[in-house]
Amino acid sequence: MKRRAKVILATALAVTAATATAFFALPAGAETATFTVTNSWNNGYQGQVTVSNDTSSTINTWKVELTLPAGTTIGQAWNATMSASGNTYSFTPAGWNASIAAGAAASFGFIANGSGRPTGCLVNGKACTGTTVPSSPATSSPSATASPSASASASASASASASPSVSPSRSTSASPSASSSAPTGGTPVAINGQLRVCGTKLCNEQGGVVQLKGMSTHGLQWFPSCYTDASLGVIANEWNADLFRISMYVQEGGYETNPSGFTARVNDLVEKATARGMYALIDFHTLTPGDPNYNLDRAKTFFREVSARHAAKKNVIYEIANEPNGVSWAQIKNYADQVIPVIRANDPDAVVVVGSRGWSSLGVSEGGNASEIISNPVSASNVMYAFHFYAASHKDNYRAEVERAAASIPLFVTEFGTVDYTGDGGVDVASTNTWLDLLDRLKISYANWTFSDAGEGSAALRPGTCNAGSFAGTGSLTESGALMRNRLRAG
Ligand code: IDC
Repeated sequence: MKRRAKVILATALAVTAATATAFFALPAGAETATFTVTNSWNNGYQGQVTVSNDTSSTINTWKVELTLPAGTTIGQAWNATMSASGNTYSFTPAGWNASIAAGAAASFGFIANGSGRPTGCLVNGKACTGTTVPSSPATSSPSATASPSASASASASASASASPSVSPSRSTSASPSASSSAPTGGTPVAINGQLRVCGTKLCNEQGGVVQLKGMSTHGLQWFPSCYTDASLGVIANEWNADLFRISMYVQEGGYETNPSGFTARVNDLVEKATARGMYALIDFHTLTPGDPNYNLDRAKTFFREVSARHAAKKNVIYEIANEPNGVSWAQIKNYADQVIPVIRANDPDAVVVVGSRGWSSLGVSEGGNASEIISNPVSASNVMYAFHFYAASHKDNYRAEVERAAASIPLFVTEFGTVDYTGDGGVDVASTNTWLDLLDRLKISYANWTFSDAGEGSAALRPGTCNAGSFAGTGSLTESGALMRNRLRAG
């Protein structure tokens, strides 16, 4: 399977973040290469190098040479073609990322076997300046400055502070690392494996904190032509999504009208996501009526079937109630306490996400807050709680509650829009970026509403795109789609 990986486009933000943790830097007016450790484990780490073009003209190609100390080797790389000579590793463009415009940047990643950090670096043949490499590298990513929850478990605190958070990355490498201690393969699932809740965070199989980022479908009943092999390929390999949320409405022409048909459709999309190494979030999209107990029997039937079908997979996450509204937390918990055991009977280690009061606003949209959950969590482990926002409608008071709640309970933004709560209107770029920066800092996973060509501001694609099958590139994107594609590709 051909895999395409992330190319970090130069956003001011990305460049700033990378520079802040740079080990190597060339003077302004030259190419700049920065090296960061994005994750580490017992005897290995994941590195990232960003080549920034700080000159005033386009660079047509680039070559980075890293020298590793004895005992450390690089097993695989993505977004670059790698060759080795002794302990020097050369990285040249993967094909599509050779040219870097003035002010832009390209990134590649690699997995190192052994803990030695690079001792030398060349960019386009020129010696890097500032090659003094700290003996104990400051591996902090911006997110690592987020203080772990006071109430997080010891293991969560340890993993959050011992190894920086990692956003799953993709690889172009066909040959996975041979090391048993390092993640192998290149897709988010190949790298991170079975996820689990660790304290207030989401962790990968190796115990490192992960943040999944991706796109949500619109209602499967309305946009069948939007979710195909072609579009899933673009979402995985071009948008570099880690996560694909499958929104199966229950009412409004959804599951209740054809349970076996919608179950089959969801299963098919899980398989498509799996084939592309993405995490699949199965969303039982209850909305109206707002009491999830209205659909309790349907939920049990549906989740019994899908969890049996996907039990052996490592990449399936279950979202059991999209947006409870007009019901108490006690009623939502009652629902969760009955549905979760049905899933666990088939798939004991899967992460489950539970909706929260007030359209998954942690209660804020109905005058409440997260305390009702914190003091009375569902009766199961390995559970996260959903928070949804629409950037033009939900701002500082919602952000404050998310930050407060995130210190005590694991949150997952299973749905958000760049527009207002109707799903329509203009994109609020500033609020969206403020939100996503907050989620990045707190390492809260998210999925954007929607990868569809609905005629509304939240849709990523222009009307007609899905029937035309023209998913690749940027030509069919709305403003929201362009923003999301850039954010996801930036990692
Ligand atoms: C909206 C769709 C819209 C559709 C409507 C139907 O964008 O095209 O007509 O649902 O109910 C949510 C819901 C999500 C909404 C979305 C925007 O989870 O189903 O989708 N939204 O209103 N919560 C807050 C906003």
